[in-house]
Amino acid sequence: VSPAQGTGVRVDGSEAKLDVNKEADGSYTLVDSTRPMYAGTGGQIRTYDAQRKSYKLVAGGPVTDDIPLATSATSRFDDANTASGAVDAHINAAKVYEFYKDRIGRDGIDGKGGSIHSVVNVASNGQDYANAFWDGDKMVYGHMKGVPLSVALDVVGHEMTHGVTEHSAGLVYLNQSGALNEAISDYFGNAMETADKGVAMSDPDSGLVGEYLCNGTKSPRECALRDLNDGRNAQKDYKPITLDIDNGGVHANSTIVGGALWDIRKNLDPQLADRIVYRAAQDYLTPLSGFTDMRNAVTLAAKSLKVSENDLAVIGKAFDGHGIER
Ligand code: ASN
Ligand code: ZN
Repeated sequence: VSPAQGTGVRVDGSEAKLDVNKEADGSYTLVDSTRPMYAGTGGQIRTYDAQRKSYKLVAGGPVTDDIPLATSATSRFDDANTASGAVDAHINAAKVYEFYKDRIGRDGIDGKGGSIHSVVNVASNGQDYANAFWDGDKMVYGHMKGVPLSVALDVVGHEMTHGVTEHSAGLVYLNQSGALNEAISDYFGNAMETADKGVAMSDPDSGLVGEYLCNGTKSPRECALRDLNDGRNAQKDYKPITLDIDNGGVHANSTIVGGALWDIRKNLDPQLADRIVYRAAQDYLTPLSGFTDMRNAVTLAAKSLKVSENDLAVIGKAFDGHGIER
């Protein structure tokens, strides 16, 4: 490999340094071999452009030859690479990697320095595919109202955290365990975004998920998909519901737990909260854990980190306040 320094133009028009690779033919690709994982494992951050192929062609399994790496004739990635969301996906994947490495001590999605793959610019039968997901192997992103979903660090952090969860607690994506899986992804995605943007936890907008995907047509609050500050809680009484869609309602019920976790982050030292939630998910959850298990897991994780009685009381109050009993 020939690591090189490039420049990327993001969807918002700003320019940023990009870690890229210079290929033998003189072109450049969105392959980042500069992270610490590369030294140890050869793992890379690689960003592919599906060029609006249907996502069904790429879901599951490794990235194949018919989906090319995002490529540029020069080390400047703009125009098509901006519009596809490739530049933002590449930058945000590196930010998520750094957050997990520096703040949590985890080396990538698999925890072993394995490569991190993103596929941007997928479509669904020629129409915008207005979602993003972790397909068991990689992140996949479409466009929402013309905006690539990879522009949002909370979305990228959410999807990558699905990969982390798959490689650890293995929470089954159904009913309460699925809602927990969602809550953990929302928590870390939003934690990364508030840290990156310097948003105070006391800001009422700190809990908004996906608030930058509306092309400026709506306020962040109106645009958001969910709000961990209980503003868009489908379940006002914090009672989980069972839906026939959405794997039993994993995105409807997730804010019950996500709201409790966000309260903990607001009322403890945020970095301590991140370590507690991470340790809970790593060490104290199993594939079919539910909401009560999460309360117990967070409590046990906090105790193992020797937090104060006062901090334990904050944790108890956060779960009490969301109807999650021990
Ligand atoms: N964006 C959604 C998520 O990651 C896609 C899905 O329903 N799995 O939760
Ligand atoms: Zn999710």
